[in-house]
Amino acid sequence: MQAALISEFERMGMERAGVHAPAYLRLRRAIRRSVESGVIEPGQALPSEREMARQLSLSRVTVRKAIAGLVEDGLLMQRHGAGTFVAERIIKPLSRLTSFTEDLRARGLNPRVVFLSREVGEVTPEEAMALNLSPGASVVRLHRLRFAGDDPLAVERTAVPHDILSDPMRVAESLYDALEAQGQRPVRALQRLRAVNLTAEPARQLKLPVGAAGLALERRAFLANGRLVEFTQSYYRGDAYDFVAELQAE
Ligand code: 16G
Repeated sequence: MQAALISEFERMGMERAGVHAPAYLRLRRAIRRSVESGVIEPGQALPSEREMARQLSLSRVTVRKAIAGLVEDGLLMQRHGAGTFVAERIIKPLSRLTSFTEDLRARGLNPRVVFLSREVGEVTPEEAMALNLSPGASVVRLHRLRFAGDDPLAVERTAVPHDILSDPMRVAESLYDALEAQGQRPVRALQRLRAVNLTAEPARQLKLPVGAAGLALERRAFLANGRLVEFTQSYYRGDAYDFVAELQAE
């Protein structure tokens, strides 16, 4: 694995885009590619910082900087005293407003979506309350199964005010990409998270036994002008994600 990582790093130095890139960015890309191509697998340990610095003729500061970025992205995780590992679960920092698609790509996984429905309809009382809309308003509704490659990870039901997203077909895969293309990407969100035992429908969709551990999440996201743009209710597999929050004393 070490040899593969070294040759990946050297190859990056020869590629056009890599020649002028700082060494820590080249190393970051080399590690990412090694994970994506399966040379380094989830759960596997990386060589120590000192070892990588020696083998690649880099300073330890450079190696540390490369790794820190990948830890922040959730690709790697550090265990005190034990070293750096490729994360087995998807690590999702709760302080950053990211999309499902971005989370999976950062982790080197292939996000996929299957639409269970994609339509325009009249707002339900629950959606009206959550999105601060008047009764009778119309919303775009997406019901999506979300996969990493072939593995279902989550099932999500989303409502977006119709005047913000006029055509549901604009969401080819990623909602946030579609919103961003219209200059309407949310900048802030409120999210609730609770543990559940999955009932029959989400369990079947996520290919788990009824009663398996899951997470029920609800996100209400806002535009920069304070308007609510999204109300999403999701079930995530309980064994695929680590939600991580940074806490600060006041
Ligand atoms: C995440 C969000 C969901 C959001 C989606 C956008 C949670 C629990 N949910 O799945 O609210 O709509 O990302 O991702 O984090 P997309 O742009 O890939 O559709």
